Amino acid sequence: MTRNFEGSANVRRLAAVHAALGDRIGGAPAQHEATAFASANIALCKYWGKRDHDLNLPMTNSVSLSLGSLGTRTSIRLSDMDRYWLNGELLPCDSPEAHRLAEYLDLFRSEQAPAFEIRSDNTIPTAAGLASSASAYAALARALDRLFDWRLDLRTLSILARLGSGSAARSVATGFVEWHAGTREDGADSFAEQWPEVWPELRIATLFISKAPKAIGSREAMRRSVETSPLYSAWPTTAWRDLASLRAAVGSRDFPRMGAIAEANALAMHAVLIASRPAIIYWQPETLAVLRQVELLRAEGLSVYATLDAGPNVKLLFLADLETALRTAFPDLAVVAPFFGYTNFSSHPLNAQKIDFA
Ligand code: 2P0
Repeated sequence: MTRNFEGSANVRRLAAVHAALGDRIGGAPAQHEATAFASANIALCKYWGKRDHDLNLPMTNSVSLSLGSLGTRTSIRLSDMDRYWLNGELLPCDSPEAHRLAEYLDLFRSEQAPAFEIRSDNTIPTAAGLASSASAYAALARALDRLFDWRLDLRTLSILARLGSGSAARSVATGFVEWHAGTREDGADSFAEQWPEVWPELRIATLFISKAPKAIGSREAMRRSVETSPLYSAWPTTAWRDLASLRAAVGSRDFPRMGAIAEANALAMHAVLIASRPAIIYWQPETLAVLRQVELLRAEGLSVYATLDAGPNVKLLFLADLETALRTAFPDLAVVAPFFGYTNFSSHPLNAQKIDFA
């Protein structure tokens, strides 16, 4: 872990915000209230391990698919004291979520904007392994951008979202999104970028195995597995190799290759987790049953692949022509078409929000 700036995490995070916003920092808000949306995302090549905990800088690049209308809508309002609502419920001010939000907002407070009310609503169940801090902090970064009328480009938004949560760096963009690890200590080169590929037939579906909150959060799991798993040393090499293969597979629209890489990458991440001390086993018996079923379906000739995040729920990757067959095999499938309804990014609703994607 790299440290400078007198050793304080907050000072380093503030310096990163100053570098990103330049002379826009500390200005008066342009309006009293602003609202923004960000899609959740599922990594095909996972972010696992940080080179810097203060700034959420990753060990390796990662790549995700955004989930379209599934995500978080956030409103931010000027106030005289902080108050946060999540899905209509007031967050207790001593909760870990409220502490984390307050620390993030500390980076943006000014004389004219000393406190904020935040209302955040997920369009997917929280703690189901899909609604994560990624869409929450990406939506918040966008809402702040509007409140202050900074008119940030995608790169800067991504940097600000990353300071809230690593995977949020990817949720400011849509489609295939690659988050660059970067090499700079201040993180100025660690941001996400869209890949140009549009793949309308692609589908992602979630099988909700458990909606219960996780026993161990992904931030703690990441830290423990990096520090204690004897398998972690193999992860960065695996991730870089998977990334290069994934880039080639998507470029050539080679779905079986893309699916196989995503599945292997997710299983490698879980292997790292399982080998942690103490072990982190997110799988339920049903998780393994679904993985086995996916394997059997492939043996029958169906091109379907699985990926999992830090939780028990399985996400299936397939092309549109398999949807009917898979709904028969898995009646509870919740299907997302990440590219549905738009053939280029400029027509995507997120991109119509006067964000400069140059
Ligand atoms: C990912 N995950 O690439 C990986 C795969 C979960 C499994 O990024 O500490 O909430 O805020 O940077 O982003 C979840 O970790 O962690 C995550 P922080 P984050 O999507």
